[in-house]
Amino acid sequence: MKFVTYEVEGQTGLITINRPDALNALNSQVLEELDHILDEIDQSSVRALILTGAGEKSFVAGADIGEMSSFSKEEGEAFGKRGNDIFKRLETFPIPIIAAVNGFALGGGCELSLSCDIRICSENAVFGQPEAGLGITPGFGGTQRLARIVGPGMAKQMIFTARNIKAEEAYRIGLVNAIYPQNELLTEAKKMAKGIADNAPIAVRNCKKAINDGLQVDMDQAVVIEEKLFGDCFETYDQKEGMGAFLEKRKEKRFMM
Ligand code: CO8
Repeated sequence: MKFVTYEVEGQTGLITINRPDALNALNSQVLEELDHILDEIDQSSVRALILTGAGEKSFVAGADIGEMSSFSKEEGEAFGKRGNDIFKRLETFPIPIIAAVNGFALGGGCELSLSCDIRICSENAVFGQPEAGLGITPGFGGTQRLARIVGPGMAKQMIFTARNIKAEEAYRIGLVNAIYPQNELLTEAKKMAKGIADNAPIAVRNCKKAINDGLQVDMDQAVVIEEKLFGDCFETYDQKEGMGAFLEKRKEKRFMM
């Protein structure tokens, strides 16, 4: 792997986009490596993932403009589809993913963070969808996910004006859950990951699936999805251990896959 690294610490996996000379811009190779990394993750031991960018300046400054500049219509569509497929994989990956946005999250970089479950950022983070200024639309899910996360009015404003926003504004509009000093971001992301990892892993995965799948359908169907995933938990060791610990007034819980 040249541009994406993966490390495991306890039950947390850390994926880093590592192309700092180009502010971690997503070219085809970075996308392929990101896809490949997801195959490498041991889903039986890792319970939370963090996704970040290398360096102190940029999470991901977008898709690679140099590579895209000479695309034909067909190549543009194919690149968009490849990115969308991988981002969908992240979005539906069974393990929760926290985007630790450590600087620029522009275009495809903002879209990458949107495909994660939770976004936290550093004080120097900058979010934006500059595509309209480059003569294109967002192509890695930005028109869809941004509208679902911050609402259509704010998403349209950001996308139509191509104006970048700073961390405070991203927090105010609900794009990020928290802002930390740059040197504390990863520590805080790891703390959050541990908080997730300490809970019953199958229950956490079912929660992710219930929220994601429920958002695709109407409320009547959504509650049925929840009922099914809720019911499934009663076949797990974790449900017996979690409720048993409460009833026996034990603090210690040993959740397993
Ligand atoms: N692509 C390629 N290279 C990039 C990118 C990028 N998106 N962003 C930065 N770089 C490179 C620069 O070219 C520069 O390289 P070099 O040193 O070789 O000249 C290096 O990173 C450092 O960048 P700067 O010197 O520009 O650093 P500054 O601190 O002056 O500026 C900015 C930082 C403001 C982030 C600036 O680099 C910038 O505006 N970058 C482009 C941001 C952008 O427009 N991103 C959106 C791209 S479009 C997109 O993501 C579409 C996604 C959907 C694709 C669907 C396909 C069909």
